[in-house]
Amino acid sequence: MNQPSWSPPDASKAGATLETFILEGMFQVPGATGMFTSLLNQISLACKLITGRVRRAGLADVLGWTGETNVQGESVQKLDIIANETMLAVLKRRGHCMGVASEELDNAVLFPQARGGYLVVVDPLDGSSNIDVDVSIGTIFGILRMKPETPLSEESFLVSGRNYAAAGYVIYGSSTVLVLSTGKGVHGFTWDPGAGEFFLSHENIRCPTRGNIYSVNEGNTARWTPGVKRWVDHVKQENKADGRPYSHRYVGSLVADAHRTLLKGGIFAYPADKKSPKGKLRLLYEANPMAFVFEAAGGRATTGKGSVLDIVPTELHQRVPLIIGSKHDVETFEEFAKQDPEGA
Ligand code: AFP
Repeated sequence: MNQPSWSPPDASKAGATLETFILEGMFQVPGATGMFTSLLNQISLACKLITGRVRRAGLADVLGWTGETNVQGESVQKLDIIANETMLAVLKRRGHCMGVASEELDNAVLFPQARGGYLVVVDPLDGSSNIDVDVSIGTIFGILRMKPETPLSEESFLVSGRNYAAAGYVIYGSSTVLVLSTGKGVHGFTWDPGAGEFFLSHENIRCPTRGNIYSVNEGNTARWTPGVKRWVDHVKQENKADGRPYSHRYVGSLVADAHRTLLKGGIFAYPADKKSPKGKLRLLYEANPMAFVFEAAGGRATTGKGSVLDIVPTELHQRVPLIIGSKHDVETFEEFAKQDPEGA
């Protein structure tokens, strides 16, 4: 008999949904209560709902500005509000989240009746300025373990990124991909709209040790320190042996620039500058989750002066410089940043 020339696609991953993956993780932890698992599932549910709203935004009359500005002084888009309310409603529902700190809210929302000892930090819709022009946007999240026996308050959120139990992001791009780390490895799950599930698509992501792309808003050049200016000149110089000049890519949605950097290597930098001397990106729900993911993937995350994950925040919406990417490329940035005088 002739051998068939066609073989069916590999079906071994057919059951590898995000939910199954999270459950399998739980079974490996003796005595797990299921609350952390439940929380991760609720975050993924909120992101499923948000991706639906993002995909239909142009039809559902939810593009554009609400007319409001948020605590950061930035214009609030209609989808920012929808994403924020979706996330809060879903997290409150199951009672396993003790509180949420969101980019969209001046103060943290606390749920004292909840059980579980976990808090969530979230930027529900990152890259708002890209919504109306159909460029990739995302959701960034982190799950924090509350210190045992401590009272629940806004202070509970003011712990370093080393206390995060999990972090990740969802990119609403050419496809919707959820990237998650619980500290051991980083995995990506692609949304299948037909099945209504995230399926494992990027197993054990490792950030390449070096890349050839730099990602920075060069419109800020005049505001940079001499060290940052010299670093950008360096990556643009011709040096074949060293793989320079690097290519430049900058989307302006952290999720999109970070996702490309995680998969392809290179560096994303939003350093401190004269306009934003403390940096622009928010520590709790932008910088820390990204730093957590990059470190778990073998990459590096720094402010230029020290590790992002070691910073103990003093306020909810604290800003920091953020430089993430391939280990080699971030170390090169640090060499240049070191040359800046203190306070520059
Ligand atoms: P939004 O969620 O407020 O749009 O935040 C965008 C962002 O915080 C981050 O996603 C980008 O990397 C960064 O700002 C872009 O900033 P510039 O427009 O100053 O380059």
